[in-house]
Amino acid sequence: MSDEIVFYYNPMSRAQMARWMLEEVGAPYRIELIDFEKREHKSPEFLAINPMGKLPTITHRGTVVTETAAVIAYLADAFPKAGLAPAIDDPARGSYYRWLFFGAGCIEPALLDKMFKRPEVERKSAVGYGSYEDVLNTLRNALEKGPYLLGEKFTAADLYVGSEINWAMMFGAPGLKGEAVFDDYVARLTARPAYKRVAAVNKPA
Ligand SMILES: N[C@@H](CCC(=O)N[C@@H](CS)C(=O)NCC(=O)O)C(=O)O
Repeated sequence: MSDEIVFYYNPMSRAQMARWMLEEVGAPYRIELIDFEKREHKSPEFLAINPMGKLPTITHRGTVVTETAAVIAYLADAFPKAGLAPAIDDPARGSYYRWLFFGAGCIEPALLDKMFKRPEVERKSAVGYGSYEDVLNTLRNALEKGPYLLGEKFTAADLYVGSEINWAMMFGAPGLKGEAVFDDYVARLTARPAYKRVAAVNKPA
């Protein structure tokens, strides 16, 4: 069983979020660059690891972890010295889960539906995220108290949710950039040394 983290990676993907997390926890990792143009993510070798053929994917101690939120949460627990997750018996763990799952289950689909201009469905109550506005209001409400989702302490949930907000701002999603609560939050997160290390590596020459 290998203790080495193998990180299947392409910089133009959600794997950037996982890379930031790997840097935050200070875990040694080996990058396996996946070339999307060469369709390496759909090769039989890679599909044997992640049948979805998607990034990020990591392997660690004989386990495959996929899904950005799961990779981030897994790393927080596997490297507890980094202090990026509340302890299992800390009630704050509930909020921590709440925001991680909200990120994957509500923020992500709300952003993608909005940005791909998907037509709204008739039965809104059946849509898990409600509406784009509901999602933004919920985030605004949580971040107004700040400075982080759980209060004073930055956690892996901020890394994930903040990455989504940052990404959405870069691609011009409405209602985010230009609003102090979101701008300040993203500025706080992107000032972290681990974020800067990843951004510097990927800066075009
Ligand atoms: N649900 C997955 C989505 C991962 C995903 O869609 N990754 C994209 C890159 S951002 C990918 O690998 N796309 C390649 C493809 O599907 O062809 C997660 O949250 O990690």
